Amino acid sequence: MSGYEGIWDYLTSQAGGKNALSREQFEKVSENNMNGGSDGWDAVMRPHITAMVQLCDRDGDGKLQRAEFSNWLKVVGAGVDAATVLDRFDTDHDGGLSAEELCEALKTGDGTLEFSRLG
Ligand SMILES: [Ca+2]
Ligand SMILES: [Ca+2]
Repeated sequence: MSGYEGIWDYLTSQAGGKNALSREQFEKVSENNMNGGSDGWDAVMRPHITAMVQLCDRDGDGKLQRAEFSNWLKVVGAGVDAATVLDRFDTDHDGGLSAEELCEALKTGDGTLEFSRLG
């Protein structure tokens, strides 16, 4: 779960560098980073998506094949057909979604996460 430690370090550094966050600080820096620019995306959402890919990647090849991606969709609560979305997001057409492909597919131009792109 090194991805999550990275998120924590980044968020605490944004909040003043102490290794503690009040609830208020956490909400503020999380909101800034989830909805903010690309820096926040790379520090917060990319490791988050990468960690979720690692969790769902049963065969450990670093990519989500259809059954694994179907689990990922359940985790994020998207009720869409895995095969259809996988075809669309699998830009190198190797039958698996890398964290990078997933990030690029879900990231909007302004650096926000767009789960509606799953639909
Ligand atoms: Ca896999
Ligand atoms: Ca691929």
